[in-house]
Amino acid sequence: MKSYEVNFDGLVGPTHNYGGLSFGNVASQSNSQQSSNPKEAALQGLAKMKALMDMGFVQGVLAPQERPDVGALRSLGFGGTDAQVIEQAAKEAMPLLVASCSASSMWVANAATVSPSADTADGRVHFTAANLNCKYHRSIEHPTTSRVLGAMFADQKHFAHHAALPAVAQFGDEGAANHTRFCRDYGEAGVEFFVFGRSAFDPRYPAPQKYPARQTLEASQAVARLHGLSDGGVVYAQQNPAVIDQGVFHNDVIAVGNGEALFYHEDAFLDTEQMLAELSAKLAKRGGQFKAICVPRAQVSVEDAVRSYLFNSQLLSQADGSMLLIVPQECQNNERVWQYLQTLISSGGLIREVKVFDLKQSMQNGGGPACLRLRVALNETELAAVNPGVIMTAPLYGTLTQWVEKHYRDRMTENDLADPQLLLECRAALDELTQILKLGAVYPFQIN
Ligand code: SUG
Repeated sequence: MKSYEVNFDGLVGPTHNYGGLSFGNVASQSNSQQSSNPKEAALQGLAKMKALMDMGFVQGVLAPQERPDVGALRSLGFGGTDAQVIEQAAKEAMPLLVASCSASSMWVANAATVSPSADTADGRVHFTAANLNCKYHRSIEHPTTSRVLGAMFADQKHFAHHAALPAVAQFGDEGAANHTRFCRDYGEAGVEFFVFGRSAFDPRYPAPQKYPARQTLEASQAVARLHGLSDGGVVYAQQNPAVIDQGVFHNDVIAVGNGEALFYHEDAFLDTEQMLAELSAKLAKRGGQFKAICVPRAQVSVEDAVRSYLFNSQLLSQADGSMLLIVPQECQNNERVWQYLQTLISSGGLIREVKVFDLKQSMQNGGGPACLRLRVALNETELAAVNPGVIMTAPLYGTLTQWVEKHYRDRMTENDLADPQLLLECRAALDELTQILKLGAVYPFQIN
């Protein structure tokens, strides 16, 4: 049976703004309070989805969330009508209003961890929503994420959904941003690679000094257990704490894997040799041949990797067995990174092509091409069981583009977030979106 890696991209929500909310994420901190352009952001994301669809990849779309999150503000003690909740929060606690307005659910690599059916004990595709509990503005995403994933992958014969892990730092879980899967073919059993930043319970693992390590070993192990993965199909590795302190807040900022290949920076991991040997041995047992593509620090520094988001690229398999790298424009703007990429594709190795996308609106908050997508490997039967409303087609692209043009503002600042009218605009837009994507009622304003 044929199998696919389907990329579900997060549609940027109408409140996209630069809140400076993510300590440890250099772009988010340095663009804090700049004015944003939600319309442009959503159109840039849609253009990437359309381009991948046009290249022949199966592409899906994941809906944004209801923002401002009035329910979250109410749980923090703001009261009255919805408009009064927003006005009171704007007057007394602007940072909380900004957090409740973040469109951060667009970075769906953090929505969940997904294990394909070939890897799991019960032969279903498993999803665990990420608790994202390192940052308040992200910790409020998972209830709606779970409802949206449930509406997209509803058939329980094929899909199993797990609630987010306990919402404490010891189980900090950032989803697929720290998870990669190696396999010979998407439909065959593979090796799932969980990368963590620290251990919550074992002091022998070093931790970063300056910035938080968002993912714990214990969270990764819990996800592997929930999904019914076997020991032979799992490898855990620790991120180098020194790179977290340089702004590598997720592993997908310094490494990306696909098929049998891992493309990574020399400084990305601790105990790299041992980790590569384990990956190689476990993949060999599944009939695969592991290929490590290491980018030396002498050619690309960690600083250049963080600035350009070279590794936050999408590594995609082409029909001829070679691979294609989807990179953000910031890679082209960085001379050393661009030079490295030219050498890489002309060297006759596995990666033969690079395609550049303008995702500046998302990039300014630390979200590149890979952050914007959640990968779900599906066989033909499973793909047929996915809600067809969320699979990208030329007509859907046209409808979504018109929907963005109709509902989105082209400028967003803190003042705009304090405007209660924005909530009504967002709800009207999202109500229409659930009909376009055939999701049913998934948002708090549609349920309560
Ligand atoms: O969690 N930025 C996100 C970026 C997530 C990127 N995802 C992956 N690497 N997979 C974060 O730090 C910034 C929001 C703001 O500052 O307005 C933000 O949440």
